[in-house]
Amino acid sequence: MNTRPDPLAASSWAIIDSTLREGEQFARANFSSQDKVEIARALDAFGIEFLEVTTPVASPQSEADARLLANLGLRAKVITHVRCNLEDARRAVDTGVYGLDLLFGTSSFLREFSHGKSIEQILDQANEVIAYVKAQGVAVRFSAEDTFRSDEVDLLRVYRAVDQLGVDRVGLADTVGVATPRQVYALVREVRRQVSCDIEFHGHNDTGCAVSNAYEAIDGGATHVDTTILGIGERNGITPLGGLLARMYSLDPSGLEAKYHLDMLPALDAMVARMVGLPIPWNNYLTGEFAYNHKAGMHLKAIYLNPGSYEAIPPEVFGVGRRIQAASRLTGKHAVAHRARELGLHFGDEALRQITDHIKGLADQGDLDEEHLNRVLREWVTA
Ligand code: HCA
Ligand code: CU
Repeated sequence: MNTRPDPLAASSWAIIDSTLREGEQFARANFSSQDKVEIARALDAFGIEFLEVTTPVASPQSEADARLLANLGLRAKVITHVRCNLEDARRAVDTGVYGLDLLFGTSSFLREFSHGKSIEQILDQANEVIAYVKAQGVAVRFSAEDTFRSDEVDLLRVYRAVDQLGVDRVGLADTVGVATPRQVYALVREVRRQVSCDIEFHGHNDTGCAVSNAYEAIDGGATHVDTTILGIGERNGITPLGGLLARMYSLDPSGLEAKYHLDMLPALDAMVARMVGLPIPWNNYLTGEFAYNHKAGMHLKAIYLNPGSYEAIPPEVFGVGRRIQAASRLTGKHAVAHRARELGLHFGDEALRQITDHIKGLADQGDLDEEHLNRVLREWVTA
């Protein structure tokens, strides 16, 4: 009998939302303290398990905000993200956060051009900081920045060592968004074999793989995934909360519904869009304006009979509606008949055929909106 829990089950993994840390690194993000509290409360109400906030050493306001967020009395556990040194760790612990996400660069790029330290020196420093944080009774994670461009032998040595030091989690970070899904799966699997603590994945979206990489990490045994609302972050961002939810919902719908208030997603996306002063992208997962737009006649015919025929995820679960675009040259008789019925009008088969041809002709001449279609139907009756 296979007793290993299904890694893809919603109960096998948790979300660390980093809108208040990685998200602050987005070009247009400059959250006020009030914004941060609003974001934290909304994510908490949604059911997100962990919130990551900017390090207190970033600025005086960041320090005050970390303290404020850590003491809001949320159900979500508040973690701050800090460089792996004693001074930063002290300041972080002092804010009253639940945990520290420590970060150290292990790739040759970062060792050569950033901190210039050897693996031995990295481990000595990690040892000192981890021991301190644990002695304060604060949770601790250790992440290797730029994991996927680090030497695997070095990396596994570091993960094994910090696991033995008693960290709660190790983190794998695809800092430049270059890892492929298979590579993520393979490395997480390997780390899973070598450590006993939890495993976190943080993936950037530079090559469009942030959602698939997060999925592969979970399948490989990761227990925690980093997201931000709308995916905001450095450059073009990280795994978006909505994208991860869509991906995972299709695999374990009831598990996801048990954990999160999924129908609050549109409000979360709209809140962050407002705060950064940008629209929600038209093709955004689940909440984009056209994420549930149905247009081709063949699709519309099936959608009326069973929406599942062209929708992998029922929109109502995520609090969004579908859009039926019957006014176009691609429309069909069924779509026109359906629209007519919605307007309380009934036509015979021949009339429907004529109306549909007329609609297609109008669309061929230029833009045709839904209101125009409705007018044509109403006027057909009186004509
Ligand atoms: C950054 C750091 C980080 C950290 C991720 C982590 C990254 O480059 O700003 O702590 O796991 O992408 O490496 O966001
Ligand atoms: Cu990042």
